[in-house]
Amino acid sequence: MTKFLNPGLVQTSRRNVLRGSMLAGAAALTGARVAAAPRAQHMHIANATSAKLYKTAGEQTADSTAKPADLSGYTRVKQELVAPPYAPQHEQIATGGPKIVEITMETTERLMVVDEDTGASVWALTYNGSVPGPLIIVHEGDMVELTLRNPVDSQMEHNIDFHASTGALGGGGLTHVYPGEETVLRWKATKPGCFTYHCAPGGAMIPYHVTHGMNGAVMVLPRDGLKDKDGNALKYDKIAYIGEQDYYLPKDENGEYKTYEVAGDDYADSIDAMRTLTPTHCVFNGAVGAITGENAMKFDVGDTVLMIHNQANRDSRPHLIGGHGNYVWETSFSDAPLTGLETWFVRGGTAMASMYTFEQPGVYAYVNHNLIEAALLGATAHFVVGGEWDNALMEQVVAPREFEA
Ligand SMILES: [Cu+2]
Repeated sequence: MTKFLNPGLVQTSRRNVLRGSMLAGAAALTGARVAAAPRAQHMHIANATSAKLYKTAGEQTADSTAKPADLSGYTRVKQELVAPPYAPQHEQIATGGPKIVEITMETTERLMVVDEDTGASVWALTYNGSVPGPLIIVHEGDMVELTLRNPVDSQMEHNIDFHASTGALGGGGLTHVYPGEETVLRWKATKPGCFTYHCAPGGAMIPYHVTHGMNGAVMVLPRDGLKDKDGNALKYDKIAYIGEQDYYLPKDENGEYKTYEVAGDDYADSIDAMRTLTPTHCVFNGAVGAITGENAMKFDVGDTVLMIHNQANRDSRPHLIGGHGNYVWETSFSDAPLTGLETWFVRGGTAMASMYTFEQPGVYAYVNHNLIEAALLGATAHFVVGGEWDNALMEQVVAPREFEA
């Protein structure tokens, strides 16, 4: 389950050159490197309004006289997170009472090859080293207790905004960690569904971090599992966790992708590229080909697969070529799923789920059906399905042949 899906990933060997959103931005804009400053001196002056918002969100809890949460009745469990496209071990139907699900994530900055053919690369900002960050799975009524750790050799500050949570900017106001710091946030999963999470340090650093890979998904299952519109149980055999990432990678005057020495060095160029609103890449799981060819996911005829699609920044429209969305939850698990869809919709800033049971063997392409984005920008995944062909569903009656004029 720890398959290395991004062969271009390498660890940074440079230490503490740039730290903090304001410092990274300023350094990139002036071309000067800025030494790390003590925590107290960090300010989000890159965007005063945003800074104020985050400060207020933090103070609300820090100075609060609110009652401590009553944690009696909860059982503590650890969830071992795994790299995409896989899912952590979990129950589809919750047994026992509500749980406090302990997870740990590190805000790792890694140089990642996005497309080996063109040499396009990015200093990816990640949770646990992968794009997207790991899938978290809990049940409605559980608590998520996250330890968020920023490694000492990071260049930048990070935090996390869980769309599934309630208050303090989704936890973003309470989780700012600078290199060498850790924080623990606990929040209650009150709404069932798939939700995105992402880094949101403030101001322009929010889209900068999100479009450098710093996003992922939480699935909050109903305690009694997924259901169709009539209340019948819907079970899946496997999960395919797909994070769609739009990158805006800077090019030089010759049209070649630029390379940078450390995370944050591309800040000014990236802002210019992002302003075009035209991604250079839309890829699944961090890089072109991350889940195609040798890295394709493998299933069998009869397998029911839950496809979880995360897109933290931009709309998408998934289509399974040769299959369907038997059940599709575009919004929440509280609402009945849509059924029998050809193509479905991912609102930018959400994660959602679709379910399909394979009926024919072969290679299926799961694509963003903006086919320019699928074929030219990278938004394609492959599922290789084993089993017996069913001629009742499809048959090549006559193989291609010349016809007589
Ligand atoms: Cu970040």
